[in-house]
Amino acid sequence: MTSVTEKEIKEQYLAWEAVLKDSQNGFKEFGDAVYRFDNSEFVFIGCGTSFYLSLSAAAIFQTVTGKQARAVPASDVFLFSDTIFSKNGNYLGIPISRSGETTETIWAARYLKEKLDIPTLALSCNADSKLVDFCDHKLIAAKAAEKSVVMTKSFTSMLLIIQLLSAIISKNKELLAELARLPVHGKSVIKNFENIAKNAAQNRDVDHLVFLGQGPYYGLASEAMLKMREMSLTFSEAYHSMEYRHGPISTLNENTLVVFLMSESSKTQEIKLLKEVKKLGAKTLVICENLPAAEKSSADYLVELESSLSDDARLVLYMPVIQMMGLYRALHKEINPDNPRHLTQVVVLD
Ligand code: F1P
Repeated sequence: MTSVTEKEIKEQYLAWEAVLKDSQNGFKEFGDAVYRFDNSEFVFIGCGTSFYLSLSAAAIFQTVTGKQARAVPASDVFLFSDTIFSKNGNYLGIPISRSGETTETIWAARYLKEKLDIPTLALSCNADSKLVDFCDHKLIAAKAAEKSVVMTKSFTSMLLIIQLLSAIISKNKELLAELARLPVHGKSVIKNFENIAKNAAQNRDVDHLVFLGQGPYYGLASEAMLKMREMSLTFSEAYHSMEYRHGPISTLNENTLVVFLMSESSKTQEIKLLKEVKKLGAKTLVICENLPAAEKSSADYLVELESSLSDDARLVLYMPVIQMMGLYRALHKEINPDNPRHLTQVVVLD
């Protein structure tokens, strides 16, 4: 029987279609608030997948709009607020949570409002949640809501919302046109690369995964690391690609699969690293727009998206491949992807 998780991964392009439809009103409430707080720093906040989503969201928001943005884990907002907020700064807090019920994210929103007088905009899949109820403004991605414990389509759909919002605010028509093409590309990525994801995931020699990406792709690499841990209980790590040489590379061996979430901006540097890790004996998977013919032999597994989309637009296309890897590795290890060990849909604290 198909798991709920598998269905949600494979149908996520439909949620992207729904998000694109919703964006036609310019995400009115969210967009208006962003204009109102134009001179503020935009602080994206979340836990787990929603924190990693915040990392990519902040990076892409700043790149596209030119407005200052950063991402922080919700816990740092109330435990180490001085490391984030300064007395004279203007801020807008953007807590992200699929459930809207994660305690730390609610505590962060409350701290912003009650202790720091910072306005908040919630991004969630759940309109009837404590977080949405508490925040000053909201943006709901209802069609991205999930039944499964691990977050898959909610991650990509909420990231797409931030990409669209960034394009709308900056009146970037080219980017908007590119984003409109994502559901079609997403559908074919899921169909065309399922076997590669399955083969890479089921490689019996692999017991250690390393995910590498730069800029907004680092948030994706972090989420990929989490997916492999949550779904398939496999030891996984994530780094900025060029950071990998600075120590972490020491644990690489022939049982390591190094996965490159390669962007066009960092491709030249990442290809050098690809060759190095291959030479050291690791297995490699490259997900990229396309790889020069001379470099293809360095990739044991190769996913060429060939979307003709820019780095800023292409982001979410990488994730179905990773999510399918998590799924097939779980099934291969006879782990039920709908029932991950020690995890619940929401982390609620006293
Ligand atoms: C965040 C989260 C998930 C994680 C787990 C517990 O949830 O940390 O990323 O997979 O299921 O919750 P949310 O705040 O986005 O609802």
